[in-house]
Amino acid sequence: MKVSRRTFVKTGTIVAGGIITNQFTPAGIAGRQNSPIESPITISTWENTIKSTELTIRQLLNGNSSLDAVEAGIRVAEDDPTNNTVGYGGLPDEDGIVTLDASVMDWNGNAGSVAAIEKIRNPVSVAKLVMLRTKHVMLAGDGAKKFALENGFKEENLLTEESRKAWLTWKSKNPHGTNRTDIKNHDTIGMLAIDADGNMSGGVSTSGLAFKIHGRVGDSPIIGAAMFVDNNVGGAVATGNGEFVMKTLGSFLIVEKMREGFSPQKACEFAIERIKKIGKNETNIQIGYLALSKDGELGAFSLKKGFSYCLANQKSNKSFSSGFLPE
Ligand code: SD4
Repeated sequence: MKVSRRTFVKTGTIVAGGIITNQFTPAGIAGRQNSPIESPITISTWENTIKSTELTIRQLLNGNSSLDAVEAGIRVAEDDPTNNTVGYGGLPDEDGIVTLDASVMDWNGNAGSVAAIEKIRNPVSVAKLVMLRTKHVMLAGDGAKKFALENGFKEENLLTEESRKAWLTWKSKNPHGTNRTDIKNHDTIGMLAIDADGNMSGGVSTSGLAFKIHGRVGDSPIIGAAMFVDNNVGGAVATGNGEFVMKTLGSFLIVEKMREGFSPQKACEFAIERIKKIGKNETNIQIGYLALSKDGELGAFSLKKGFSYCLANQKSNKSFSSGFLPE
């Protein structure tokens, strides 16, 4: 099976509630009610995660669990030095330190996460071990790193020369920091997968907002914010300005709307509307949501133009541009 072809698919403009939205959906999936896609299936935020979905779908087709497949796919992004929002090569905080957030959740409702972990390249795998080997859900900072080292992870420098240069350039222009909320770097990976047994898992990994205040933790390790899975309903993942996702518990909100009967697409739109209510004065933010029902129906929506995602199943692995609401 060939899963490496990368295409960008645009399928039209639709009118919703009087607002013209340039709504882009996967080819063959019409308007707001998307048709289910047969499992195994995986989706992940941003078009540059196509190599992640490629490995994830391969693992799913080989019979691996959705948890293992999501972990493997996310590790691809964490190991990629050109992805400067995830893992090795991630842009540092304002002190020049790379700190990472990650989480996983499985079909049984188990969850694990790490927050502000330093010098460990694959935080998604640490999050998985927090879930599997402890009675806790989240470990943070030095404690998370100590746990990782005790469980066989290696300590390494994650600041690539390119990211160090970007930080020095930023610092020369912002000697006192910026307390920034804008989102220039936005390739955080959030991934959902349903395996051959029909079981869903999700995961997220990020270095967070570039040049954030040291110690800042985003939405990615908060279960229900950047990611939530309920195997009886479906799952959701988020990317973008985590503060807004945290304040609305976006992924949990989407799954609960799906439980009430919303389609994944409508549920994503609902969560974006909620953010618009609280984020009125913020012009510089972007949030993107992906949702997948347990039956393989997809939703994708973002606050602004420019959000994209990858979708892989047994037939193909492609990237798509998702819909947005006009500003
Ligand atoms: C955060 N949500 O730390 C992350 C950033 C992000 O793509 O998604 N970037 O707020």
